[in-house]
Amino acid sequence: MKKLFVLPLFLLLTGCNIAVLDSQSDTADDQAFLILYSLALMLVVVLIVSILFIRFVFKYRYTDERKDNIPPDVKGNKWLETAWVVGPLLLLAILAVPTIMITYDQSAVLSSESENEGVPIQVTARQYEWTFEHANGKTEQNRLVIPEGETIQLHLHSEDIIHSFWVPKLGGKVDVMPDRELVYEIQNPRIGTYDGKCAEYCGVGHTSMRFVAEVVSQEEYENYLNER
Ligand SMILES: [Cu+2]
Repeated sequence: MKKLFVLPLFLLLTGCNIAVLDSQSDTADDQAFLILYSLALMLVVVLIVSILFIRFVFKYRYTDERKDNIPPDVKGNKWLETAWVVGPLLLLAILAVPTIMITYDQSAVLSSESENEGVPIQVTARQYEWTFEHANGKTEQNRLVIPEGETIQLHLHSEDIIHSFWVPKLGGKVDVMPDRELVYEIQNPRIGTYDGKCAEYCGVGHTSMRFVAEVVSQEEYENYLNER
């Protein structure tokens, strides 16, 4: 009986961050959609397999009256073999198309290849802190203030080793590298205060490499830029 309680505990301890499902930007919406979409597809497979399994366990179980009655060995059923080749292929295609589209759409690009549009912010990571520099030179540590409803262009660069930028409710994870500058876009963030963190183990201080992401109105963002 005790095992029944241990199982949900394990599920809670798997590190699955449910914050990603409470998405607060178009970018995070797409990511949450992909998670739920693939989960739904997997559930369909689990359901079909479970039903067949339970049915076969009962249908072909060993009983006294049918111990000599061994079912015929069927080989090469055209329809069945076609079904279990085409079925999984179809499932993979249904899974792959939106996954590839969204992944490519969201992937970070080298800054030399990026088109400059939206609100640019220079993000510098180092053990164990974040520095955010805005277009007018305004700089703040471990606090990222961005305007709502815009395309936020994060120019990510590291001063030492590889880190990873992640705000579960807004977007990420994106590697932050020392030898190149990557541009990652957060589309249409919504007003609120969200937790951000480094998502790549980078040393003893890794867990404290956190920051706050504040999405504010356009007006408040202007005020923020101008206050010194
Ligand atoms: Cu880090």
